[in-house]
Amino acid sequence: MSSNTSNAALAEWVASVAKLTEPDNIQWCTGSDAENQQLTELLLESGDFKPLNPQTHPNSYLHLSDPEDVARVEHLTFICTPDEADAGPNNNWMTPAAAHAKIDALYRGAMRGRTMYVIPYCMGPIDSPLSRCGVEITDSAYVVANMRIMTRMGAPALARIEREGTFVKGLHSIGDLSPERRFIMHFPEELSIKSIGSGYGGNALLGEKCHALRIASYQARTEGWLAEHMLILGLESPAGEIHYVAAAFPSACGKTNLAMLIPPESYKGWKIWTVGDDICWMRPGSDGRLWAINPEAGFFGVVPGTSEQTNPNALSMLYQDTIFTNVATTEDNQPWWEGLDDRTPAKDWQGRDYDPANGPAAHPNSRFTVSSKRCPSYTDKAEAPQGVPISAIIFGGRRERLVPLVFEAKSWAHGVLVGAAMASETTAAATGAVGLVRRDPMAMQPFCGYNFADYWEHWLSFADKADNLPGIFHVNWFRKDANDGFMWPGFGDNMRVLEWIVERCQGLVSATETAVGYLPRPADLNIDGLELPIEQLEALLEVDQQGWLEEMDQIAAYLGTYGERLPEALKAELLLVKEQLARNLA
Ligand code: GTP
Ligand code: SPV
Ligand code: MN
Repeated sequence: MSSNTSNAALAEWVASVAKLTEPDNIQWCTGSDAENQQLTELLLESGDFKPLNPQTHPNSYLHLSDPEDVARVEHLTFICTPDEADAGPNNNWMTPAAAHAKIDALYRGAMRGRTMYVIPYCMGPIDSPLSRCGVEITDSAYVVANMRIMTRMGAPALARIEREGTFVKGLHSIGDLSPERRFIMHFPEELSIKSIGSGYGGNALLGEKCHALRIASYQARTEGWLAEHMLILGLESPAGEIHYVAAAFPSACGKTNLAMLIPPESYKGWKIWTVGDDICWMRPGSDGRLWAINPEAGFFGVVPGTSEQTNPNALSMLYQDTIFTNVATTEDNQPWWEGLDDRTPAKDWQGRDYDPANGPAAHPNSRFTVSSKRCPSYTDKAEAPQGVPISAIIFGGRRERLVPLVFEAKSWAHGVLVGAAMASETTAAATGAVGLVRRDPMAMQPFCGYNFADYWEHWLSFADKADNLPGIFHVNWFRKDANDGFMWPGFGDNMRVLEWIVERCQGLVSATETAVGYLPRPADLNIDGLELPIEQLEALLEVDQQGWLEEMDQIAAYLGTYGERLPEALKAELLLVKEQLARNLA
């Protein structure tokens, strides 16, 4: 039995995994600099890391994945509960027994000739009562290098696990990287995860989507909190007042960009602070507000489109201590991607000589991994054990048509409907077709660890759990005109919408009531310094009654697939909106 930990359950689990997978060595990760040095050398030797130009990008490396392993695989991701109804129509399901049998057969001897790394980690500040710990076992040094950036990994996490006695078990092996033998299995009732056959972020860094969303959402329901696919930012006014906002947009729909926004020039004295860009855990405080932490310690962000114009804060973090996955490189070995600048790359994301005939040079889902501490707008409030108080929750998606730039829900229950009714065009973050509108409630379609009907019931229950809940809003940066151009400039100019949202939360600005929610009057949005024709702003703030009635019918049909379990309160909210639309059209 291993003497690396005083926690008997952990020691036993590690021993049993070693017996099943038969690694050559077992290495317990401490998170030390020497360990990182050793792993980096190993990764360079094996070719899993390629050095980048040390003058322009010190301590930064390029990893090129297997070309068949570049995104999350939703069709191979399962929630394994004894009762299928508990996983819900939103998840692929298998019984725990069948899932264990299937995946254990693939783990047998899978680590022969490899080192098995044991990574204790903490999701959230190490001393926060909202944080939760886990241990990932993996045979990928690339995964260790990423987990070191994305979580609080090593000795302090192990100490907390030994103190508390509980942890989420995550077993990962890259297996043979074959999509035929790839599965991402979750056992919420056992607080465990088993993943094989992929080295890609969301499939392999088990602290992130697998633990911090799928398993955590399940735990959060029983414990009275929320685990969400949300960024957290702080908006500071010239008077020095800071309001925190959490926002859920589907994968590759703008969370990182909004979290690091730099206000337009006309916003003198305003500042956006970054708390997190992807995951938010929140629970009611004694003051009746929701208090949130970012469970991650780094950013695993979309690379393409990141530039001096769109996201200067992100660009500035990427000049050192960064792992790039599946980007292109220039002649002098700098990382390069579409949208960065007008240089021509030398090699593409598969290491081939760049040829535009082969498609984009950087994979559309190429990613950077970098510590939060490298972000110029990162706030030390992100390390506060109690978290930050949330004034507004924003939902949003990519919608070419219909959905206005911004609207506010009329109540908490209506806001839950707005979240449940979210839809967005699919992106390269998951395998499959890109650009199709699909329902993605609360941006959690790929990440909710249980039946969405129960999840909405849980959301609704906060009306009784907290008496100072945030306002709920919906935004859409992605409306297009007849020429396929974006109607709203987006990025830094999204500040104008954030300002209205925070003013609404303080009761400082009025709004127009419509069937779908409260909208700003065009004059209520600050467009100083923005060249936007007034007709275009009006179009962005229009509610197309007929279009919305059709949308509500589609939402009703979607929610109907949840059958008897769908909360009555959600049906009632839906009916209210439909009735008002019908009245307006009569
Ligand atoms: P995940 O990490 O997959 O969860 O994604 P994310 O939600 O953090 O998305 P991210 O901020 O990385 O943005 C994804 C893509 O959307 C990038 O290519 C951005 O350039 C683009 N994008 C972000 N914000 C805006 C915006 O306001 N307008 C437009 N037109 N594009 C945007
Ligand atoms: C997403 O797909 O929403 C991501 C990237 O943030 S991954 O961590 O791979 O899930
Ligand atoms: Mn994400």
